Amino acid sequence: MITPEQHIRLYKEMLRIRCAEAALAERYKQQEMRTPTHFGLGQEAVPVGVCAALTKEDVAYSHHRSHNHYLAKGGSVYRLAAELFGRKTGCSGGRGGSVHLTDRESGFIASSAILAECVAMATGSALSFAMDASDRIAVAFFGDAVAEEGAFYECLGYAALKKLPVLFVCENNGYATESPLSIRQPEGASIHGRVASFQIPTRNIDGNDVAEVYLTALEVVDEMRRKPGPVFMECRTYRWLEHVGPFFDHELKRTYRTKEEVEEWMAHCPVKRHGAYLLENGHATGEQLSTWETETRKSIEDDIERAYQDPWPDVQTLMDKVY
Ligand SMILES: Cc1ncc(C[n+]2csc(CCOP(=O)(O)OP(=O)(O)O)c2C)c(N)n1
Repeated sequence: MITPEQHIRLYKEMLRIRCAEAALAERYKQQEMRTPTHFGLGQEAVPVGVCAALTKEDVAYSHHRSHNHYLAKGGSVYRLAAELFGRKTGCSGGRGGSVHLTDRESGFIASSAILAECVAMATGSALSFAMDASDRIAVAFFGDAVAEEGAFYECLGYAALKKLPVLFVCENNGYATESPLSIRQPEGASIHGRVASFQIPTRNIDGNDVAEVYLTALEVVDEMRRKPGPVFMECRTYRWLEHVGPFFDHELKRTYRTKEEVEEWMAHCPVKRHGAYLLENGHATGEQLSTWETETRKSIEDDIERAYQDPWPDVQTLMDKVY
């Protein structure tokens, strides 16, 4: 059961992430953010639903498409924007760029562009939590291509054997860069089906429905705290923009997927969908929805501008934190 207040919180958090990603993608086109950037527009419901079920003490890791996860776990738009501009005030001191985000205070430990690395790091954190007999949980957010990495299966086996409190969250958006699942996996194969063979409980859900994601995450997180062991969630969703960069594929005349396919998924936008739910159920008025959007956009524009005005890191610190 989700209360009206919780529904509103889920909506506002998706809206914050959506507006941040949209504004950053626009700004990216000016070519002042010199970091390869994988935007997560369209995939907001998964991180928001999952992170709403976690505590600050739980930790999260992510892959190259990491902005949504960093923000949903509690990261700030200002420090994300500063990181993309390479500024000293960025969440990684301006040294990491889009694929190396961190915010230890909110429990977002790291993102990494090496596929499956986040799975291994989360499994390691879960091992330490198990050794400390703590009830903390480690979460790994990643895409469907990770199910084609050997390290993923090593982690599944180890986590299942040692009953580690690690939640594997696969955002299955159907593509690895420009390759659809249909040319990467045999017909009829399913990722959650393969994971289940490791004796790991799995869920296969609509990743564009924030309420379904949240309720599923609440249930599995509760299960994991009572009886430690890994759980795998496969969440079906869709990325709107090109694999890396701020444009739609059709704007660049790419043909690996059609404009119609993208538009069909955009019609199932998780933010709009939850807004409609709030209206239908009398949890919010149309006027409130538009006020929230205006306020959110404004505060994000302010954050981005403030980040842009910040200083670069000092040249003298170039070799600091290099190991
Ligand atoms: C170990 C490794 N192999 C290959 C790559 C190159 N690569 C970067 S992103 C990507 C596809 C990722 O697809 P997916 O995991 O489904 O996430 P999505 O981009 O769809 O969110 C690949 C193959 C990499 N970064 N790491």
